[in-house]
This record gives sequence, structure tokens and C-alpha cells, in this order.
Amino acid sequence: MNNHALIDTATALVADNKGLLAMDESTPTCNKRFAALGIPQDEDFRRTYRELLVTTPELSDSISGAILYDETIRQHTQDGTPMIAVLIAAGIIPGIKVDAGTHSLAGHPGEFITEGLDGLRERLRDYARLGARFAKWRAVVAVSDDLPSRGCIEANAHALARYAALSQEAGLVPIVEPEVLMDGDHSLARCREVTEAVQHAMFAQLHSQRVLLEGLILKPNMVVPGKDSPEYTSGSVTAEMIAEATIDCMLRTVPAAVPGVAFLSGGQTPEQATERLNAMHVHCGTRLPWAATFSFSRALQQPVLDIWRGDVANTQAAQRALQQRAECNHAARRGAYLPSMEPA
Ligand code: 5MM
Repeated sequence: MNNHALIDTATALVADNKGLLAMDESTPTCNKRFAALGIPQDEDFRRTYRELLVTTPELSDSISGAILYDETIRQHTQDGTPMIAVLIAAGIIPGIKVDAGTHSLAGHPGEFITEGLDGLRERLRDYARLGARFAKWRAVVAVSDDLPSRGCIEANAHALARYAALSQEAGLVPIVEPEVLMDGDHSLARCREVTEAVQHAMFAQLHSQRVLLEGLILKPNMVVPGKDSPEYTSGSVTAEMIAEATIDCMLRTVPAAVPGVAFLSGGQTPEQATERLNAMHVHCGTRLPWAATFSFSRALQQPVLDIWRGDVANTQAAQRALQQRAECNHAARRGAYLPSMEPA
């Protein structure tokens, strides 16, 4: 393990006010998003769509890294160039999702454990050989009055730390993603309480597993009320309240040695996710010991899919939508986003 190389990669991923494009949807998730828009769900359409994303002009002005899925890292563009080579040529750091998805946690109804540790050392070696420089593992935590359980928090924290240590051993920067879900009717305060407990447990495990904090990126949820909560449906929680709750929570849990916190969007609309990231910099910018940026999937890609719809005639317009969302988030990282930047 080369600590300097890990630190350089982690630092580059959050430099220059840029953020990450998460395009690592597994085949079932990608197909689900395609099905919702009537796009055929086969490998060729997934390949064509991912080619659209990675060949978007000037993407590297706002995007530092892209998280790929196993299928994509092995695919080529129509002219025969490996997808990963297109990213590298554009100055975008390629990464890879390495978890094997979430499964029911035995003995814990309604809770999940992320699998994929078996054989991970060999898979990481293979991905490094293909050119990946960072990895990603997502754990999900459901919230209710009784959940999450201690067992769920600890099992996922341990798996995240085991994965992070193996990634660093392979020379890949681990992105650790403990996602507290927006599903449910819980309050903003409850999301904050759970997020704090989950991250506290995870950083304790990262310490136990001797993970180099300077060589990882945290990908957390923003602290938001549940989608079915009165706070959410009434719209009474402002971007400023979410920004304050999120940053207060991160300041209590994320050591200053970590170079960056790259938020997932988690089901927020693209505009909400951008506005809330912007509010973190406007209202809390002077208090941040690490870079606070984005690693969005849906909040970057949904407008792209809505325009593309599987039709090659829409490719350029869809790429413009990706450029535009990436630029809005690039501005948000400086606290310089304005709603007037949105397309009419
Ligand atoms: C939470 O999901 C991650 C961030 O996406 P959003 O910004 O849309 O919340 C995302 O990287 C996720 O891990 C991938 O889409 C893969 O998901 P699946 O469910 O296919 O493993």
C-alpha cells in the first residue's frame, strides 16, 4: 500500500470544487430506471447510455471522478475505445462499485447487510489492473421508531471497514457510503440522530481496521426528514435547516483528517440536492475542515434520462443536461449556485 498515492487520489477527487458522477447502478437498478421511461432494458442500451455519459463534452470542468459498475468498466464505446480510457483521457478519475448489493440481515426484520467481502481482495486487484483508482461500497440503514438496531449498525460498519482496508491494500481509495434512507415518516432530528450513530460506529471500525483516514472519502446522506413525514410533505424544512443539521452532524463524526465528504442525493430532486449543498457552503462554509461536495447518481442523471429516452437523436440535448447539472453543483460547492442557473 502506497499512502502517498492514496492521499493524492483522494485529494484529487475533491479538488477544484469538483464532485463525482455516480454511474454505478447495478443492472437491476439501471433497468428499473430505463423501464420507467420505456427504454429497452438490454446490455446494448445500457452501454449506449453510459457512452453518452462518459463522452459528454467538458464534463471534467465540474466532475473529478466517475463511479462505474462492473459491466461498464469492461465495455467499449462504439468506436472500440474502452469506456475507462475515455474517462482517463478526459481527466476524470475512474472508480468502481465493488459491493455485491444489500440483502436481508438475518434475525433483523426490515434491515439489510451489504455483501461482497468474499473474494474481494482478488476482485480489487483485477479492478486496479483495469485502471480503477478508487472503489465504492454502499450500506443502507432503514429508519423507524425502532430501527436501526445496534446489530445492523455494527454489522454494516464492520463490513465497510473491512472493505476499506482491502481497497487501500490494493491501492484503491475507498469511498465509504453508509446511507441512512429517506424512506419513512421520521423527522429531521431523528435522521440526524441515526446518521450520527451510524457514522460514529463506522469511524470506530475504520480505526480498528487501521484504515488510513487521509486516503478515503466519505459518501453520506444529507440529514433530511423522511419522505412521508409531515416536515417533508409540508415543505417546512428549509435548505438552510438541512445544511445546518447536516454539517453539525458531520462535524461531530467525521475526523478532520478525512479529505472529503461527498454527499449522495438519496431521492431528493436534482434542484433540492444542489440547493442544499449550496446552503452548506453559504451558511457553514467557514466551519468545514474537509471538502464538502457531491457524488450524485439520480440528482445528476435523472434529467439526462428524461431527455434521452433511448433515442440517439436526443444524445446531444441529454449531454447538455448533464453538463448543466454538473455545473450547477460545481457552483454549489463554492456557495455560488443561483436558481436562475437552471434551464427555463
Ligand atoms: C444511494 O445510491 C448512490 C447514490 O445515488 P443517489 O445520488 O441517486 O442517491 C449510488 O451510487 C448507488 O450506490 C448506485 O446507484 C448503485 O445502486 P444499486 O442499488 O444499483 O446498487
